Order: sequence, then C-alpha cells, then structure tokens
Amino acid sequence: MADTKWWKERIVYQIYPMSFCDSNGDGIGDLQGIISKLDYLKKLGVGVLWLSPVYPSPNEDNGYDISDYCGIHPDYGTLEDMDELLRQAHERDIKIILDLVINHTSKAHEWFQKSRQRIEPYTDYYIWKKGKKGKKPSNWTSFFGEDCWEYDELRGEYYLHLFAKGQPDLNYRCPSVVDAVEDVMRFWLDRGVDGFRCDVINILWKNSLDNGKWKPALTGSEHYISTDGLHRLLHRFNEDVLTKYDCYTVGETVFVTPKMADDLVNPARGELNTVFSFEHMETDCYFVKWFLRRFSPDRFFSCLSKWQTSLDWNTVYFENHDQPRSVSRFGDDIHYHDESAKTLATLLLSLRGTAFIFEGQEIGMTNFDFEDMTPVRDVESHNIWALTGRLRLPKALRWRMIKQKSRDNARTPMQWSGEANGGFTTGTPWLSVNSNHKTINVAAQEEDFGSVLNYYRRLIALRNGSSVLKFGSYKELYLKDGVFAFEREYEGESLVTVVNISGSVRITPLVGDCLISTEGRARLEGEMKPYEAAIIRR
Ligand code: TEU
Ligand code: CA
Repeated sequence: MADTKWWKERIVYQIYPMSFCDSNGDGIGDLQGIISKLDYLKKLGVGVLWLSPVYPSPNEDNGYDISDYCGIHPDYGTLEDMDELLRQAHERDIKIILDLVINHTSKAHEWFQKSRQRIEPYTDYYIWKKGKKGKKPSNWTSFFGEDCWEYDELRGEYYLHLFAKGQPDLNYRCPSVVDAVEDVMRFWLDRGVDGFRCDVINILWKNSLDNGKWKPALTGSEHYISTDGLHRLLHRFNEDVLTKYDCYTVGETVFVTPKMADDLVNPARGELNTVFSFEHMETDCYFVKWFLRRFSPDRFFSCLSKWQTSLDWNTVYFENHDQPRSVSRFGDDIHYHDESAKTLATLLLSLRGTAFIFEGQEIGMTNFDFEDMTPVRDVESHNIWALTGRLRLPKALRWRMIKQKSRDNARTPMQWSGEANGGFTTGTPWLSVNSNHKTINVAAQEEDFGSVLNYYRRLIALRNGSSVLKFGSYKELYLKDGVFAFEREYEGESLVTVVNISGSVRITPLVGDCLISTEGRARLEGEMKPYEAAIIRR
C-alpha cells in the first residue's frame, strides 16, 4: 500500500526570499515576488515551498537572526502578503513550510533585551554565565569560526552564541522558553502554514557548559549534539503542538549519524518527520567544509547509498542556501554544464525520500563569479577570511577556500532572464547577479526543449506520476569509477537509475529502455557520456 503522507509524495522547492524575485525595485526579493512566480513553480511540478526566514531581523545572518518570530520583515512585505501567499499557493495545491529558527534569536529580540536587564520572565531565557577569573566561561568554539561567549556589559555576564555574535542561544531549561516557542509554532500553523524546516534542531539542549575536548572546529560540540534532553523537548513539541495539525517537519541536523537520525524520525518516538543529513555534503572536505578535499564521485555515491539503506525515509538534497552550487561542485560547470546539471537532477529525483530543490538548481545556476572579498556578504565567509588571515594562511589558499565554499555561492539572485540583473530586480541587487545570467536563465531555457529547466520539468512529472519512484524500495546495483546504478521496486514494478559523473566515457553496467535519458536516448546500452544518466526498465 502506498504511504499517502503528502510530504512523502511531493517535491519541495526551497526559496531564499532575499534572492528570489524583487517586486518593487529595492534590490531585495519579497513575498509579492514569490506570489508572482507561483505559476512558474506550479509548472515546474513542485508541491511544497520552503521559505528561508522572512521574519523581522537585523540580517547579521540574513534572517537566521530573528528579532520577532510573529512578524514579517518589512523588506519582504506584511503579514497580509503572507496570508495572500498562503491562499494563492494553496489554491494551486502547493504547501508552504517556514523556517523555524529556535536555537537562537537575534540580539535585537525583545526577549534578549529584557534578559540583559534581568526583567522577568526573561531573565533566564538565554544561556548566561560568569567568566572564569576574567576569562571566557569555557573553551567552546562557534560554527562560524570564532569563540562563542560574548560579554554583555549591562548584565555583567557572558552569553553563549553557537553562531554569530548577534545570535544568542536560547535556554531550554527555562520552562517559559518552551511555552513561548510552542506559541510561535501555533501562531503560524493557525495561519495556515503547512510545517517547518527546523534550523539546527539537534543542538537545542546543552548537557553541560564545561570545557570540551579540543577539536580543529566546534570544540564543545559533544555537550550538545542530539542529547537526551533534546529528544524530550522534541517529543513535547510534537505532543503539545505538531500532532494537532496536518503538518510536516524537517530538522536540519548537523553532524548527525544514521543512528541519531533514526532516533529523531522513528514514528514510534513522535519527534520529527524527517531530517537533513550532511554526510554526502562532506565528501569534498575533511571534518569541516573549509579543509578542502578533492571531490570523489564514489565517496558521494557510497554515502548516499549508506543513508538510503540505513533510514526508512530520507530527505535528499544537493543544494541549499548554505552550500555551493551542485553543478559547480559535483559536476563540471565549464565543459559539461547542461549534462552534469541534468545528470545530478536524475540522481536526486530518483533516490528514495523527500526530495528538495534549491532555487536556481532547476536551471543549473553555478557558483558566484566574484574575484575577491569585496562583493561577499555572508557573515560566515567574513569570519573565516579574518580567521585564516590571523592564522597567516597564504592569500591564494584563503581565497580558494572562500571561492569553493562560501555560502554566497548559492545566494546570488535568481536568474530569470538575460536582461540587466537577470530580471531579478529593476534596482540594485543586494548581492551581485552572476554575469552568466546572460546565458543561464529561465527565459532562454523556457524556449528550448533540451534545456536543463525543461529536463527538470519532465523528470518531476515522471516522478510525480510514478509510485515506484515515490515509494519504491532502494537497492544498490553497481558503484564504481564514477558510475552508480540502483533499483527502485514497488508492487512488482522495477526501475533502475544509472548515472555516470566520472567526467569520462564509461560502459554502462546495465542496459534497458529509457523512461528518461539526459541524452534523449530511447535505449541505454554501450558507452555513456562523461556526464550522463537515465532511468530505465530492464
Ligand atoms: O545552518 C547550520 C549549519 O551548521 C551550517 O550549515 C552552517 O550554516 C555553515 O554553513 C557551517 O559551515 C543553519 C542555517 O541553514 C544557516 O543559514 C544559519 O546561518 C545557521 O543555521 C544559524 O541559524
Ligand atoms: Ca523588494
């Protein structure tokens, strides 16, 4: 029997609102811009939109530093615009999920401002600590390459921030924080939102604040990743709020292992529906993303295969607003741009699990074309640039790290057309548009049957109409030298995906008639191109 949960059937499309579509010429994407593209998204075939944060925020971390959980940033519009977006999306049978960022708030949040002044009930809303003889309370380091205690003059204590300085961590040992966060969830669910992408959800509960074992990055993390306290908290959110609605949750879970993931998504435990794992995104680095390592297709495939077999239901994604563009990273955006974009699409959309596409991926948008730090806006990139400078790393290496891994690679504005600023804005974009918008853009691809965009549309239509691709079991058939083949099977019907991302010609390990082929073949046999994929029936 098909599992009919809507979030298992639908493809999710992530919108980074700042960079999607600007309706009023101020250079910043907005909710009316999103509304104007709903027909485009419907035609693409996606069934859920995930919006990165649209709440009021000083934007130190582009909206992941929230100063009011129940409002809309004026740059994006108003609550009425959000209501309209929900109505218009639902009319088209598209669901909307919002980013729920509850590990931390912005410093500008009223809760923090009152907590600094010890005004009840906010006094213990954050993780405050006295220093040790004029030194920071512990040796922990942040996700953004700094230490993570900041002194607050007014309160006379340090506060913990696992991300930027302007993102103080909430204290879940304080019961009124739990209540307040539950009210935030109810506020949006009652307005018609269909679920949440839960930012760094597996680090909410800190077991202790003691010194951590020194690590090249994230010293202290053994005290807060997937703790028992976290499981209790998530179960409570689920019981008190989530089970009361037909909603979907996907947790962003850093450093998660298959076992930890299973504990979070196992339906019997009642915590989250799905999680994002990171392992396949770490196949081109050592330990953290900045320690560059040559991308190995086989390592990538093995990792995907491992997760496919260790969890009953995964999420699959190759891009988001924190990651470089997949065509530049796992493909070849110079010699085989379209071929590698289509090949990666075929892999992504035929694996088992809820699939996520990030805005622009469907046209094969590439990494940014910046030549130095001047146009870079991301707080993490600037912190790392400064840190590697203090460590006296050679400038060329520092720039290579940024160029390959900066989060701004994914954040350049959506390329709608070949016109000025890619048709994203009539004003000055908040982040420069890639100059390749002249050739890589929606309008040009719209006209061309063989384009990446039209390939995505056909592939999505195939998946939306196929119980095998949606629900079928997963079995690895072949994995070697950049070639990967796996089988999906459902009620006696079987389909096989074969991909070659080796960058060289390879003999296909399996032959059969194509349901879809990046090369437009009717039958797959003999040699495969350096980047080629097909879904076949044997
Ligand atoms: O990201 C959490 C996270 O750990 C990373 O992916 C991180 O952003 C970084 O790239 C590590 O090198 C989430 C959000 O997706 C991210 O945009 C926010 O900056 C972060 O949480 C803080 O809210
Ligand atoms: Ca705007």
